[in-house]
Amino acid sequence: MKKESRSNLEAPHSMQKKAEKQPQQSSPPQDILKQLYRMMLRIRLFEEKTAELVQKNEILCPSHLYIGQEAVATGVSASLRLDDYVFSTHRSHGHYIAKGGDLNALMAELYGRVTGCSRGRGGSMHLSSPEVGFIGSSAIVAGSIPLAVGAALAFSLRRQDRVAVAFFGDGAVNEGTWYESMNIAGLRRLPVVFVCENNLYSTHMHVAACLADTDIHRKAEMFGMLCHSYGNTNVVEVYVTAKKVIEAARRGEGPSLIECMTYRWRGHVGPNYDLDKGLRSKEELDQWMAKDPINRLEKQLLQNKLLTERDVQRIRGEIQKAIDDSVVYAKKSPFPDEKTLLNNVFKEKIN
Ligand SMILES: Cc1ncc(C[n+]2csc(CCOP(=O)(O)OP(=O)(O)O)c2C)c(N)n1
Repeated sequence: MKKESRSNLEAPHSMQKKAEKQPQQSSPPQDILKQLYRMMLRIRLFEEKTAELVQKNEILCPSHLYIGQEAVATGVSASLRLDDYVFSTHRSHGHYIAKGGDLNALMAELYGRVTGCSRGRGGSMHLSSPEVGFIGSSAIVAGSIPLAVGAALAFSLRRQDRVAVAFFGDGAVNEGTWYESMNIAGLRRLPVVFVCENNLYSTHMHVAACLADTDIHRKAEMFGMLCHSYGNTNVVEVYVTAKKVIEAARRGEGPSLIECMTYRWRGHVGPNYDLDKGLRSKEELDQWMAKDPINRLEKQLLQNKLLTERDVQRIRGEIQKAIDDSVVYAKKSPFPDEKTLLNNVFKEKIN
């Protein structure tokens, strides 16, 4: 019995060595590169609009913006099927959009309208769109992790070739549930992919002030995972790695963890840059903005003549129109009826 589980644990380590020896080689097909570009831009422009609307006090719910981290949600979700499940955090707009969530329903949710994806009851931190496999976001730090493990256990027991993904920040690695969830996922070889978006900060603390060892991907290795870590936010690298580990999970080869070093350009919550808080410097922000994953891919597509300047303007225009339309849709939608306030809160009486 012991021997069996030991050999189970050895498999991912040997795969990991292979993956490390042969880092990113072949470029994805052209249509995938264009899709990745379009999706990152969709998230960025949606978030910039959200920032503007929060600043104008049009959107009142606390909004944790994803600007700067787009490569992660985009690169991972591009290899997921509709029936795969994603679980997310308080910073979840990008994950929702990348999994195929509807923009109108997202904007309406931010406006607290009944047409929102959570019927106007959740706001920015409690999104849900099960029809596209975005099961939900939770503001409980690390909350996405055991939920994804539970879904993966269900897939495994039903012998389905589906995969669950948990997105979480570096702050979640301080939570006990992270270790417990990693352990059960490793032990049962569950089809789950853990995606740690290490943006260096959790609220106003640097990762080095929270973790005894800041190499998050190395911690996951001890649970028998195939682990990868990236020092920047290159969407192609994220895509290639995620595709590999998602396919491995689908084949029943067990869980993985991807740690993406990334950066949120805005402050912890809201549209400001928070450079006056004495926490991070303008130099640090500038360094990360210079590595903008969207600019980087745009340049590559233009240089390789896969897109022209005109294409770029057209794509931007199409996305911007969809976002502007979502604002019109949200503002036209009614608020939930006050009488329904307690619906779905308490168990309904069964007659
Ligand atoms: C269990 C729990 N503890 C504390 C909080 C308060 N809180 C909200 S967001 C956050 C920081 C999360 O940081 P991280 O996980 O790195 O994600 P990021 O905000 O950087 O995306 C904290 C501590 C919470 N929501 N839940």
